[in-house]
Amino acid sequence: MSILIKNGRIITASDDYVADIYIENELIVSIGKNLKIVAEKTIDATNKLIFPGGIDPHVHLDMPFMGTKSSDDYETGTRAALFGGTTMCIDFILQTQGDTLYNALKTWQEKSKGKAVGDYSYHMAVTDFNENVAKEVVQFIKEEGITSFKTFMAYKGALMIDDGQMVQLMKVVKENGGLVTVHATNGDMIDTLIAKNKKEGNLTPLYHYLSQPEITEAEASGRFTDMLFYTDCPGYIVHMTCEGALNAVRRATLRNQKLFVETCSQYLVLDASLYENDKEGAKWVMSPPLREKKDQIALWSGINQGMIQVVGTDHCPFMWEQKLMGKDDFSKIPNGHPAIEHRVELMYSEGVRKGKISLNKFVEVCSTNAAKIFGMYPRKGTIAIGSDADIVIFDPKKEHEISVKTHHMNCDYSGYEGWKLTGKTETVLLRGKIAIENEKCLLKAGDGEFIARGKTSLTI
Ligand code: DUC
Ligand code: ZN
Ligand code: ZN
Repeated sequence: MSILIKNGRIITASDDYVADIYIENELIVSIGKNLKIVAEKTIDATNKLIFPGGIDPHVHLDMPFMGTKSSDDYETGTRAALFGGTTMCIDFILQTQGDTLYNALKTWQEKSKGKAVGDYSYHMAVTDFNENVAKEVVQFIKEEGITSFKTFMAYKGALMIDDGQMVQLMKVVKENGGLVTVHATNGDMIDTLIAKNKKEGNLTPLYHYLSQPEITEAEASGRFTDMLFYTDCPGYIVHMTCEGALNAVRRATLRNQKLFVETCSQYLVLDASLYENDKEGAKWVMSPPLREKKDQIALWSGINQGMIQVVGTDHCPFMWEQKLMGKDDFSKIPNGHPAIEHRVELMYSEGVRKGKISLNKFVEVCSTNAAKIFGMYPRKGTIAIGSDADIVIFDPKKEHEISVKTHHMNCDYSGYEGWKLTGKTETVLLRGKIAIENEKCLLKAGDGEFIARGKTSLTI
């Protein structure tokens, strides 16, 4: 179908202008003032914002974790993402320790094939590095379009690799043009604090927070950064939460390292006081935990200083019944919260409307930088001739309220219940097809495609 979007205010990471956009065969074909083209469908976008579809590079769909699995699968998760203005997400394949990367890839292909409603890609989480895995890493980059390799410095015995494995992985990834990403917290320090708190009978959700102090993240972020410097490998720290970790990055950038940083919407807008609620605190049990107000200020500043390039979600929802696995012991609460649907609207309402970031910065951190860092630009992440027609038409004045009653994620609570936002995703196009219109999803399972990725193209 051909579509003409008339008179919208087009925002990219660098531009802000009013024009028409003509779309044909999945792509943006023409952009200009008063285009005289007849299309099969015309959308009047007067007084609306138009920006590239959001890209959430940090989600966990249908993921086995802590004795259960995340409650959104590829269908419910990517559909909820579309409702909120996110047209693509990058999920994490988890290698089972002792097994191959290719076996894990097969498992994740089965989870996503014929199910995704929106576009997706995978990071490959390397949890057990050896010579065979090194060969597979090369094949993933050269043959599978999977160029980012996730590592965990925590979750010992399940996901964590040691520093020796990390350095070897970095060397292979560097030689072959990929990127190493990291969950940067000191797992041994955290495990020791968890054990101490349990021994002392400190079992409420607050002790999840108190078992992961800022220093555990600052230390690991600094160590990861030093290992990157030593191997000259490009890296990316996921879900950064705090001032201490950001300062480690600030020091590293004095060496002109290729280091990218992501934070997540929840760390910008929620804080650790939520853990004081013994009954409901489990809703926000995630790792790393929510932090302090001073950390929120540091993160917003980091975004404006260009030290944090991406805002993701670490979307990892669990039903309340699953959260209750830890009702008597915080260490058994499955870590994660539902967020994929709200990121774009939260960043607009809490970020742009409240004067914390500009509209261009909003597009940069919600879409463009992820496309560049993860090797999809300019196919994804911008509004330009030849780019995929992944487009959000957004009503900047519309007021709405977040609630479990209206969200689309497969989760029976909201971490933002009753939050009033201004600015709402109205219409969404995915590769030229109408995905969301009049609060309905018009795409079906299987319409989302796997997006093969190349080398990072963002330089800092
Ligand atoms: N943190 C979470 O809260 N959930 C999934 C994995 C992670 O690192
Ligand atoms: Zn993590
Ligand atoms: Zn995660």
